[in-house]
Amino acid sequence: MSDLDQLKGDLLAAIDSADLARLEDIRVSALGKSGSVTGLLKTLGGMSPEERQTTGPRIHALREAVTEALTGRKAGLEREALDARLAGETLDITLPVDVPAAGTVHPVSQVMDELAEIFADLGFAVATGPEIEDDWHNFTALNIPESHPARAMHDTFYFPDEPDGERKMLLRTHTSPVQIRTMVNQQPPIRIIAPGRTYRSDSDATHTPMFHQVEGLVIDKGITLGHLKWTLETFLKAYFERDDIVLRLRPSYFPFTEPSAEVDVGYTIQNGKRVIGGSDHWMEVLGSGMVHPKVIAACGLDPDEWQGFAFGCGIDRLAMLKYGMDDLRAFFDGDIRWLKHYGFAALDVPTLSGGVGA
Ligand code: 2U9
Repeated sequence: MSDLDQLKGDLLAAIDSADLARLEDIRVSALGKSGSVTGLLKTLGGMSPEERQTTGPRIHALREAVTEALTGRKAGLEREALDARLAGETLDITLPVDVPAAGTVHPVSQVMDELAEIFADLGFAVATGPEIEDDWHNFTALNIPESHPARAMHDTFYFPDEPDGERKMLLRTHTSPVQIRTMVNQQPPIRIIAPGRTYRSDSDATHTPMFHQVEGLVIDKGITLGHLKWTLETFLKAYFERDDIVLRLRPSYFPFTEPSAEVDVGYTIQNGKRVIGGSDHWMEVLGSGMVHPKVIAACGLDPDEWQGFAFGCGIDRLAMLKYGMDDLRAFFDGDIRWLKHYGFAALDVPTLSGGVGA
């Protein structure tokens, strides 16, 4: 065997068994500036033309074979490394996820879910509507005409006048326009709650320009104040998860209800904290009343045939009372620490059987 064949055999065998690091050493020792193959190429200049003609092609073939073997081995090793990495990173997507969910359900969303669950059990559907309203649905249909002082009381956010000047647009100041839209579009009997965002130009520790309300509406034949009181009592017992809830209805005034009543719930003080239940002290939680005949007529229904009751309350306040927060502004700061502390687990859907706040 010639020296060239010997060198070729040695190099190819070394390449065949080398790892990536060793491969680079072999490349430098064969094809580098002072490499064995490079050295052979340099001898070509000193050869006779005849010798160059026979030995030249063999040296070039050696260089090519070594280069090809190096490239092939390198690609093979890299492929093997990638396959090993991919095999190590395999995920079994059929396994259950054991990482706890990062986010939490905001107390306002939790209370809205609780309300939907409680009222669904009483036969109420959840109704929604636009947050940008016109003044007919937000005020006029609710027996609050243009000159009425209640319009000023609502500290309304108005949009600039429309070019045609026909409809004045505003951010709804309560969810009552949802009930108006339902009465206009749906034949009674109606039993709905309307939870959602509402807007008033007001801001301090107990008021934010955007807040959440839930209102309820029942329209049917022969509806009385007795139905109203029973419904509110049943709702508050389920919401606060106590049987000793005592209600007190105080005469009041709202343009859209007649008679109207503000509803207080009794509470006691335990260890310096207010605890709902009993009747030592009273706190206002709801407004309510029998739907004004003018409101029923404005929606195209005959008030002699159809009666109903309505109520409204702030969801944010309901959440504060049940879950113990004391500053409303923190509800909308988006502070991750507050959300972690007061938020609810995403999969804990409220059910009446499990206790709605569980
Ligand atoms: C229609 C007819 C009647 C909804 C009602 C109240 C009383 C009420 C306030 C409580 C605190 C809103 O969040 S709050 O400021 N609401 O006192 N709301 S009766 O009456 C309606 C609604 C719609 C068609």
